[in-house]
Amino acid sequence: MSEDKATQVYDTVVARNPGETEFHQATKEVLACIPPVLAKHPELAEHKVLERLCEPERQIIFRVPWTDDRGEIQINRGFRVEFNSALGPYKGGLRFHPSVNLGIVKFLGFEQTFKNALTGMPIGGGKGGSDFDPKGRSDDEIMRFCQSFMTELYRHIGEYTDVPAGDIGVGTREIGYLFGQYKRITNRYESGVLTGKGLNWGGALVRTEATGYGAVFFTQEMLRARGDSLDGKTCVVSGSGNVAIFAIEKIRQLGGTVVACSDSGGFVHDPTGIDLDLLKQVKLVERGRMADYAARKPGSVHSTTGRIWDIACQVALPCATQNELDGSDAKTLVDNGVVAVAEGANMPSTPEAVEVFLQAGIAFGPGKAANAGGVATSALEMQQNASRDSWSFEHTETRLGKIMASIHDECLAAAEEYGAPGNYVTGANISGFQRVSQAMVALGLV
Ligand code: NDP
Ligand code: 2IT
Repeated sequence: MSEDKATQVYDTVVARNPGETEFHQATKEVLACIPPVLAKHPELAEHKVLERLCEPERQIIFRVPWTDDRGEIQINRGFRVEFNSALGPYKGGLRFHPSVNLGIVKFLGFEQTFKNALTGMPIGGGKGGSDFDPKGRSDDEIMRFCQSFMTELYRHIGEYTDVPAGDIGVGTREIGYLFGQYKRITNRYESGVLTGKGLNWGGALVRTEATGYGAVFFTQEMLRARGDSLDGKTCVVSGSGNVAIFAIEKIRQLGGTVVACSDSGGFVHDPTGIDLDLLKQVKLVERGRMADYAARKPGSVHSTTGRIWDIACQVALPCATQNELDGSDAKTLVDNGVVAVAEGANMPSTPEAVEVFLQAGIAFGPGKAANAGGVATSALEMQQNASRDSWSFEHTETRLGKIMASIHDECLAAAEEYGAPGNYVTGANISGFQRVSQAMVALGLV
């Protein structure tokens, strides 16, 4: 009965949202985990909680006109999907990447709702972005784009309404231009309207590092639960952006060695360990490519063919983008002796890859649990903004560590309770679902 219900809701999602394959993929995984909860709590089905969870509260699509450095007018499309506000104001990042479309933003907003619920903090779920491609654009072009984007977005957001942050293609520079325009239009220094701000204009220590550090803390917790640790482990981290760089930093601090990372132009294998200072210089200071890193690091090799997942490792952290690790990659990783995989990115493993990891019995941390440290630290930034306070790095990092450990323990406990011991996918989906669905019932039919 409960299974029929979940299947029926999934079929409706597919019929009502044609072509939005990533959104279908994200809902399918969550819905597949929910039947045992519905069997225990039939009132959730009566309140049509599943149907409501799969329909965003509000979807905004807008034109973003701007002028490039040659004086030519460019038109992009902007999105903000306000998914669920049962637990708090909508919260989630903005992604600037040419692949962005409504289906991608909806999958991200849907995942965000459960992730944010898992943190136990008062934040609902939302996501936004644009098909704008920041690559090769000057600072001035980025600024003009951000100003135009915010000129529409500002009317939909606010510290008690919807609080965007960064994601792919959006970091402190972009948040700065967005915040500046919001401040100008509203005439309010409303720090809590955006997170990921610079440290001297309302930002919080550790937010930059939080997603990568958090994913590694989660990995360490999974290993600890199996009597193991990161110390001495060989690791592969895909991507070389915000999440990947700080995952690499924390792995090193905990005694692991990262031998490969990547960008969309290929991957670098650096058997003696990625040089973090050089990586930061190339990626964060120069906004360069992994090929530039390889050109400057003797002994490293840049590949534009093959898969980063072919490199043997014991721990793998996909930290680039959705569906970057498929079933065949997962088999290779397992054959090469991987013991833990944690998703720093959102939905980087295909359903086939997840199945391979679960069947192999390795420790697999799904994104909505493993990468929740970023948004959790955004909620800490909001707390600091609300109290006009700023906390030390050590204090904030300790809180992040505790939040990740508690998400880990909650996932394990929910998995155990619902007959899937050690399965963090089931645990994360059930635990997040319980928290958000109970609030939805309590708030009535809205
Ligand atoms: P960045 O823009 O800083 O870095 C993204 C990295 O992934 C770059 O190395 C980029 O390479 C690579 N990448 C992006 N898209 C593709 C693609 N289609 N194919 C191959 N490589 C790609 O983003 P973040 O590090 O912030 O985000 C990475 C992932 O983590 C995303 O899935 C994001 O949703 C998720 N995430 C981010 C959080 C945050 O706080 N920032 C929080 C939680 C999750 P290139 O430069 O060549 O494009
Ligand atoms: O996917 C994510 O959790 C993020 N991009 C961070 C969201 C946030 O509000 O900090």
